[in-house]
Amino acid sequence: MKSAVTVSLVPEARGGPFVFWDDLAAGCRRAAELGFDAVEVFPPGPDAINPDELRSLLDDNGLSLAAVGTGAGWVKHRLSLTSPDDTVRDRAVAFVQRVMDLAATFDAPAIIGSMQGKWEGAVAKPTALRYLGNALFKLDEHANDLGTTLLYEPLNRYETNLVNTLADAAQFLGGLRTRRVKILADLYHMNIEEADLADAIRGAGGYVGHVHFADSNRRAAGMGHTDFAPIVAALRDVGYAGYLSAEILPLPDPDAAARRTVDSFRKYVG
Ligand code: LER
Ligand code: MN
Repeated sequence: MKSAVTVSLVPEARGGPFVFWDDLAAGCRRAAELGFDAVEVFPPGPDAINPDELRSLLDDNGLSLAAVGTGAGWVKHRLSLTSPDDTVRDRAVAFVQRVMDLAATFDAPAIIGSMQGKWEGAVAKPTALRYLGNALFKLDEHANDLGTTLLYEPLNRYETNLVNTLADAAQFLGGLRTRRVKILADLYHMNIEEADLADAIRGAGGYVGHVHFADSNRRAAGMGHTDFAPIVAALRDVGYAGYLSAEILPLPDPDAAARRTVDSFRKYVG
């Protein structure tokens, strides 16, 4: 398994669970100094990052790109894959596709988290799941064309009412027969929704494609009460060799949160 740390470039997401903020170059430099293998970037949109500049930053610092978030599509542009308005849904799919294009240049997947939206008002749950399924089906095709994967993230009940657990996500994706959509297991959301985090990982098995490495309180691993040893054992059991990426609150400050993450990664993963 490999370590990663988040860098947000989205002012509207301030207060959110990202370690480094605003300055991609400084975030990459600090990530490398602290010993991370990769950065996970949360950009305002697909055009906000110059690919040549990102390539130099990664190469100069010996880093990989772990994943690219699409959440700004919602936070900044109010796009949702389950909007009642079909033009908004189409724009949401196009937004994700363009983030996938950028990420694929770096052999990285894009993440569908808050872009999945929720069911409410005129859109009943089965309709919202149909919209989401249609979107993931199209995005799966796009992933296939690019030779990449897409990460779908179940969120806790306070952020979505569509899919909250790894088991529900695996069942949902199984029904869609997508080939390149994997599950993002965010240990913070799982702490709220799963009866047992290690069992949930074993149940999802090969669907697990990425992990957000957060403690129970969404602080750095080691700053809450999650027991990471059985979680890492379960990830090993299912053959997971991807990233443990710190999508966490930058508390008490970004550097301390990042350092604690590195310490915990070394303690539990080696
Ligand atoms: C995104 O990865 C996520 O976990 C959501 O909670 C967005 O804040
Ligand atoms: Mn997450």
